[in-house]
Order: sequence, then C-alpha cells, then structure tokens
Amino acid sequence: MPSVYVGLGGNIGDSQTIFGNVLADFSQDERIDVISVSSFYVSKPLDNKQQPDYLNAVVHLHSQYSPHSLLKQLQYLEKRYGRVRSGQNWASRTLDLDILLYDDLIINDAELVVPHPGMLERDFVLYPMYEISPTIEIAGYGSISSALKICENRGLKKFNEHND
Ligand code: A4P
Ligand code: MG
Repeated sequence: MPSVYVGLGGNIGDSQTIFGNVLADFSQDERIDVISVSSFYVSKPLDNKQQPDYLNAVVHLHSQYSPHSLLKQLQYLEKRYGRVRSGQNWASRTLDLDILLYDDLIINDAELVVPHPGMLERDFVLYPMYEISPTIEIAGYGSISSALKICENRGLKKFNEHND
C-alpha cells in the first residue's frame, strides 16, 4: 500500500481534541492504516504574527486512496471539523490537512502538488516527520536529514498538555 505523510495544522479552537478526532477517523477508515503519529508541536504562524500559535503534527499512513481521492477525503474532514474557507490563504483555521508525501510520487497539477511545496522551509513539518521517519527520502529532493540541516528552527516546541 502507498506510504503517505499528512500534515495536521490548526490554530482555532481545541486543536488537540480536533487532532485526536481526526486520527480516530483515520484509524476507522478501512482504506487507511495509521503507521505512526508524531508528537504534537506548538509553532508560530508563518508570516502573520497577528494569528494565534498553531498546533502541528505529522502522521504516517498506508492508504488505498489515490492521491486525488485522499485529497478529497482530507477536505471532507477539514469541513467536518468546522473549517470555514474565507478565500484568504493562510487564514487562521480549525484544521488544515496537507498531503506532504505520497510514496515517491511527484505530482504537479491544478488540485495537488506533492511533495507539498512549502515543506522544506517548514520546521513544523520537517521535525515531526523526522521524529517518526528519520530515514525518509523526500521525492525530488533527498533525505529528511539534509532538509533539516538547512531549515530554520523558528522556535518549535513540543506540546505539553500540562504546561500549555
Ligand atoms: N493543494 C495542492 N497541493 C496540496 C497538498 N499537497 N495537500 C491545494 C493539500 N492541498 C493541496 O489549500 C488550497 C488548495 O491547495 C486546495 O484546494 C488543494 O487543492 P487550502 O487548504 O484551501 O488553503 P491554505 O491551506 O490556506 O493554503 P496553502 O497555501 O495550502 O497553505 P498551507 O501551505 O497549507 O499553509 N503556520 C504554522 N506555524 N503552522 C501551520 O500549519 N499553515 C499555514 C497554511 C500557514 N501558516 C502556518 C501553518
Ligand atoms: Mg492546506
């Protein structure tokens, strides 16, 4: 089964509970096997300091969904957990689900770009991915460890439910 990495992000509402619910939905989907889930991380919003901090995580799945049907399924879950599309990119959101990697495929069409175009610059993607898969190769790029060496850590913190 294809090996897929999905990024979870959210900065409105109870992101920890929303992530837990989404992970439970993945587990119950017979076309998905959850292989591993990273820790949850707290990160500063990219380029928009007016927003609340984000909770971010990465999940490794085996998926029988094709790339485009997985995207549809993720968009259905985003809607289900209350994401309102304002039409503005990078707006605050209850839940953002991005396909980061889909096997070693390189996809570049109107609906889907994989590997996710921003992932190499995003500490909140690379650190959690490295935590669960330290030897993963990023299609068209190289190893996760080489990506991490040149990615700025913007103060990413592991989420600790007792302190945050
Ligand atoms: N799309 C294309 N490729 C993909 C993919 N690999 N995975 C298309 C998911 N979607 C993909 O997405 C817009 C369109 O992207 C979709 O219709 C889909 O066909 P969207 O979710 O509606 O819009 P967006 O998420 O607001 O925009 P964008 O550019 O995808 O933003 P990102 O890259 O998702 O970034 N700061 C922190 N700390 N943590 C975050 O998680 N996230 C964002 C949003 C900004 N700042 C952040 C974080
Ligand atoms: Mg998105």
